[in-house]
Formats: sequence, C-alpha cells, structure tokens
Amino acid sequence: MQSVHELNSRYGVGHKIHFSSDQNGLVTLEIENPHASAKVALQGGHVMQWNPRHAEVPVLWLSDQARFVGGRSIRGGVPVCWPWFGPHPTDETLCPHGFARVVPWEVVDATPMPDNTTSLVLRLVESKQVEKQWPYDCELSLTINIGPVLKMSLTTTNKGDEPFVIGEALHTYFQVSDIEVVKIHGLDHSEYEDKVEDYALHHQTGEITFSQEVDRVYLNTESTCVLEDPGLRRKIIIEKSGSQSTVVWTPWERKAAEIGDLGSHYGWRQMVCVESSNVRSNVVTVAPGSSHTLSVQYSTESL
Ligand code: TA6
Repeated sequence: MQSVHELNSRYGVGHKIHFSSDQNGLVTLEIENPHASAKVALQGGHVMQWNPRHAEVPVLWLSDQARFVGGRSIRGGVPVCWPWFGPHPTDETLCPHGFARVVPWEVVDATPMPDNTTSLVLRLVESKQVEKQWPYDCELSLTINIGPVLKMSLTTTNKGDEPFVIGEALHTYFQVSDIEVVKIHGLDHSEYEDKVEDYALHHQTGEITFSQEVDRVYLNTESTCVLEDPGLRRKIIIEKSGSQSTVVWTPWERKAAEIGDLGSHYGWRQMVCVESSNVRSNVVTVAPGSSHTLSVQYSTESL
C-alpha cells in the first residue's frame, strides 16, 4: 500500500480537484495545484479561469457580467466553438459558433500528475439535441493540462462511415491592461478577412494594434502569436498546432454595448480575443475512422 509520503511525492502537495454546482445546476470544477489554479464549467467544456501562481493578474479574462445559465455561453475564458464558427452555414436559427459551448460535457479523467500539474479529459455528451444539429457518429473531447502553462487539445473523432466538415475555434479571451496599449506579434504578412468590412481581404503589415473594433480572420497561418502588454509588463505566448486560422477580436465600445455582457465599467477594454481555429476557407474535413486535433499552449513571460 502506498504511504501518504509516497502519494504526496508522486502527486505533489496542494492538489485540489473539487466539483460544485450553483443554483442553476451548472457544475464547476475547481483545480488547485502548486503551479496554478483554474475553474472549468462542465457545460461547454469551458475553461473559465487559469491563474498561474507566477502571474499577478489572471491570464484569461472573465466578464463580471458573465451569465452562468444552462444553454448560454459564458462570456470569457476559453469558449469551445464547434462544429461551426460564426452563423450556421444554412440555418440561422442555430446557435452561432456551434452548440458545443452550450451543451453538457462529462469528465472522462481528472488526475494530479507527477509534475504537480493537473490533467483533465472532458467529452461532449451525446444527446438528441446534439444529434439533431449534428447527425454524425462523432466524438468531441478536450484534454487540458493546468500548470505553469495551460495546454488544451480539442479532438474530433469521426466514428461513422461518411466524412464531415467542421469549423472550430478555441475562442480565448485574454486579460490585458488596456486594449489601446497592447500589440499582437506573429501575423505579419498574413492575409486576413476583415469581418468589419464584410470580409474584405487584406494583408497584415507589422504587429496588430487597436484603436477601434477589430474582427479579423487570419488565414493559412500556423504562427505563434505574442500578446505584448506593457501595462501589465508581460507577454502572453500563444502557441498552436492543428490550426490554420487565427481570429483576432475586440468589440470596442459600440459592439460591446450591443452584446451586453462584456463587463461593467468598460470591461471590454481589459480583454482581447486571440482564437486558434480552423474557420472560413480553413475548415477541416474529417474522414471516416480518423481524428483531428487542434492544440494550444498559453504561457507568460515578463517584459
Ligand atoms: O470571434 C469573433 C466573433 O465572431 C465576433 O464577431 C463576435 O460575434 C464574437 O465572436 C462573440 O460571439 P458570441 O457568440 O460569443 O457573442
């Protein structure tokens, strides 16, 4: 039988994996380990918070007006957009950005790791609601490693006998000091479709800065992005694999007011979305019997 000393040395001290549910019945998983703390909503497989211990300010932004209601997306953290991005291609009554972020997910595994990180595996729960919108024999799982860096892998498995096409994004909201002082490096020379200009095609020159609404889909890029924030004297490094698109979004004041849950007191100024994705012309065909994985790794460094 393993001693407590062996268990602690194997799994590290200070591990906490705690489930709770709120008055709406939404289940939240709280993680504490020597490297970081995190909060994950089972609805949507939604990482809401990730706070590495070395970071003075949370890395992910979560709106103080976020609604924790069954069937509604939570504003902030890492919403999982799947199996389409933006409006449904043919049925505008369906949830924009797909249904994955507003339906129940289940825990497949939650394990303290020997390196003192915490590993989670979540899976979207099959249901009549899902089958009606997505009539394929398909599995969607999300593997999360919570530590000094945040690692996430979204895997789509086609268990059926016909191919299907998915659009997907990890629609991540990053916490910043102020949208007007940050810069995004890594997309220089990439082409992008500008949603604000009815998807007109442009080419990026130099780093991205912000002084108005920005809603751009950068295409055919596997680049790592770096979010430079002089106000917080940090940079957030956004690495990805299995992703050909990067969406960059700030709503700015008017759009934020229209959307309505983007934070009180100009909360939208303290966030920017950098979304590792496969969208628009980069959607993915998943052949029968195969899998596709989109992965990200978020880390921070001092400036
Ligand atoms: O990723 C940017 C975007 O497509 C914006 O156009 C805006 O719609 C945003 O996503 C938020 O979408 P949501 O459905 O979460 O309100």
